Amino acid sequence: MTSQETIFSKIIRREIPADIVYEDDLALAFRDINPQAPVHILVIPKQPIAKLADAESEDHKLMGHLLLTVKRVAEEAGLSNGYRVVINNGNDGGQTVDHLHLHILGGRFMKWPPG
Ligand code: DGP
Repeated sequence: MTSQETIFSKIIRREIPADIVYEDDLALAFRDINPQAPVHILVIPKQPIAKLADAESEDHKLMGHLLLTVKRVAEEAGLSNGYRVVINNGNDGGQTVDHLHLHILGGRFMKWPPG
């Protein structure tokens, strides 16, 4: 299922501002507006997939690309001591924006389990 129009669609189209740190044909990365760690960056597909559970088998290259984009962006952000990658999926996952996004959290030690 593709997502409806979200705030992230507007960020992709530059209709609202964001601190964009990386972009290519398939993905965009920008700093989270409400950071939960010293470094908190979101990586999103330009294709409007609403949530991880809506990804299809034909999206496998895109999904791999998003993970490799996380790796690249984390390196460029200087997170050489490690970082956490989070995908909140659906209501119980705490997802609030219905456009798939991967959180990169770093710059401090991450406790486990998350809340
Ligand atoms: P989630 O709970 O996983 O759906 O996380 C959504 C994240 O999106 C949340 O950490 C805050 C961030 N966010 C929401 N609106 C905006 C926005 O307009 N700009 C930016 N940069 N981040 C946003």
